[in-house]
Amino acid sequence: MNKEIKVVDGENGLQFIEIDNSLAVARIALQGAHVDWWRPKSSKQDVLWLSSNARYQKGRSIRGGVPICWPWFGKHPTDGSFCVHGFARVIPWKLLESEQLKNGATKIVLKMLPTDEVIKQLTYSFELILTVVVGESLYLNLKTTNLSDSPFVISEGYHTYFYISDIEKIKITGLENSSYTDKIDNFNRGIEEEPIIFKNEFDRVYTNTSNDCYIEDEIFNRVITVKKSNSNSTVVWTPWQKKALAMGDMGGKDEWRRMVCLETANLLENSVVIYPKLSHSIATEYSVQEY
Ligand code: TA6
Repeated sequence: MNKEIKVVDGENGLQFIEIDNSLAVARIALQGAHVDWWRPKSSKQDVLWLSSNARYQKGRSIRGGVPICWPWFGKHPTDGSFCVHGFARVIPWKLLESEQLKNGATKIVLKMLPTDEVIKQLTYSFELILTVVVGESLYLNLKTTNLSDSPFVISEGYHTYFYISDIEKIKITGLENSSYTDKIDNFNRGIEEEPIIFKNEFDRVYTNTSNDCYIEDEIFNRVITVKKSNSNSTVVWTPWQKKALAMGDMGGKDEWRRMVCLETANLLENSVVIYPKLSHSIATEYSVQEY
């Protein structure tokens, strides 16, 4: 393994891949293939938000960074006893390979290891591979391969928590004129007309949009760019104070104010059918422009 990478033991038996190259630092929990930290060395601030009381426990999702939602986004379509956002983010993954790229970035490839419990929840066999490239930008590619003889449908997403100065000091652009389903307004649908600003809890699923999005932060003097490919949905979420405090792992009193979730996804009418022996990849790339 090259010198830019270390595999270390963390709390509660979780293992992490620590990356420190010429361009950035990052950390990936093997449970969930969960990037919980990434920071370009050129950035004045962290880019991903991580709760100060995130739970690092087997079988629990880490609150912050890039949780992988797969093979369903949100509640399971038919069985409410299955975990929200699928099991990929709470089960073990395996480091398949690492490579130091010529441009200084580090490429990590991980494979999900289905547990007996997971196999019970799925009626098909599959392979799930995550490729992460840690550099001046953070690139993620989640590839699903259908190893069975019949098609199956998935919904999926990178449930990414971005670090911001304050939820009322940012705006999100790129989703103007996109249709949305509003989860806090009885799933009513609408069309986004303006850049998104936040004055209260916000939970909208934008569908049929492949647009790149931007988090404009006037206090941190930066724009975070979220590029995506093979993704036709984008989810935008802030829990606001009441829900944040009720969740128990959203950190201190006002820590929720310094995060926003901007999620590259495929769900609702953008769910993906994967045909036998074929693959589907959803990718996203994060970069920061400071001014
Ligand atoms: O993506 C937004 C959302 O679906 C919200 O409705 C909220 O449930 C959030 O995800 C957090 O979900 P989690 O299971 O990680 O607590």
